[in-house]
Amino acid sequence: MSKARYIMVGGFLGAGKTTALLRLAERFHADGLKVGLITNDQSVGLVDTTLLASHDFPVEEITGGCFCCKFGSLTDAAAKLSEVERPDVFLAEPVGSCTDLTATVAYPLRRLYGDQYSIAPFSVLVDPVRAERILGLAEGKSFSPKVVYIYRKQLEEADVIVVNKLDTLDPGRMAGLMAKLATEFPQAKVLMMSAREGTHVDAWAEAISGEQVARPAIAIDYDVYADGEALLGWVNLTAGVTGTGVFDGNEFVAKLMTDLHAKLSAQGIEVAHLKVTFAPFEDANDLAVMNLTRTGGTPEASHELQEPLESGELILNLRAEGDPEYLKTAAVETLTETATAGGQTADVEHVEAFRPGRPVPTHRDA
Ligand SMILES: Nc1nc2c(ncn2[C@@H]2O[C@H](COP(=O)(O)OP(=O)(O)O)[C@@H](O)[C@H]2O)c(=O)[nH]1
Ligand SMILES: [Mg+2]
Repeated sequence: MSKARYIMVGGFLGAGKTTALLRLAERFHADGLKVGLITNDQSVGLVDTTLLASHDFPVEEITGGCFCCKFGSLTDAAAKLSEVERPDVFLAEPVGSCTDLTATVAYPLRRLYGDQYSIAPFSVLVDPVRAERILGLAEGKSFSPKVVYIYRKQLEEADVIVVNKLDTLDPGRMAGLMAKLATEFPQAKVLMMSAREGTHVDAWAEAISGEQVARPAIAIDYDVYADGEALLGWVNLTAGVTGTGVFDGNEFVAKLMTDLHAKLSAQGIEVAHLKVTFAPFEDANDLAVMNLTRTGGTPEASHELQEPLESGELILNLRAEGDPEYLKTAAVETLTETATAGGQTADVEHVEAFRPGRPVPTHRDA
């Protein structure tokens, strides 16, 4: 039996990993290959899973910790995706605040299951505006130093750095950013792409078509990494929203995003990623998706509901540098206010808020 391909796409929260994986999945599918997707989060109730599944690709969600710390769950997810027929390609999205993934996931996978998988070079995607700020090319609010430490470690371990969202930056700034990345992270091939618009995806696909070349793992201080992760607050919320008649779900999500953004911004909280999906209970094929990837950015709709709805399930995932309890309160309050303003009721079915715990990898092959 030929080996399955394992393609892992990293990058900080909001860089465009899920969007890019969907592009890759579509390409492989068009080539007649079977694809299995693996999403990962510290907890349950994921926008990414809802989004990928809405495109009819099989998705397994690994929750309750990152693959690096729950290595067995990764191979279990692959086994589950293979129950009916083994995918030719596994596309895996690690948690956006994780790093050291080559040493803790890719190398152990090759060592333990190298007969089953061929492992692609590791891509790390970046959002250009976020990267410009972190690398000191542009002014603007960013994260504290320990979170920036994680961000830079992600770039240090990349085989391929992909500056995504090419459509959002003028060519001069894009060239400046790519040159800076190439100088600071000389081990990586630096590419640009727009996952959303599908531009330059070919060059990226080509760059990750071979086998990952092993090199010594990055040097990393797990105390600083753990502190950096603990500065980020996470909220996962699932709620049923019901109107008295039909209402505009796109407007509902837009108001929720805008008002929550305003609240967090007023507190000086830097958002890493706020994402919301809203799916009608009555129509499994309709979906709204909105994202905000930095404080001061603009919430953007990547999918819009085609029809007004009567009731639906709303999933909100927020990752921001702030106290998780405050983030949770802000999210629940804003949801309630949005519903009240529109004459709907919001019934929170599940909500949790936490800081990611210290990463303790199952394996680490230096
Ligand atoms: N303008 C633009 N937005 C993008 C692009 N790729 C992703 N995005 C948007 O960035 C946001 C975060 O994307 P997502 O794939 O969820 O990021 P992840 O957190 O890394 O998985 C979403 O609003 C996407 O639509 C791109 O190439 N251009
Ligand atoms: Mg994602």
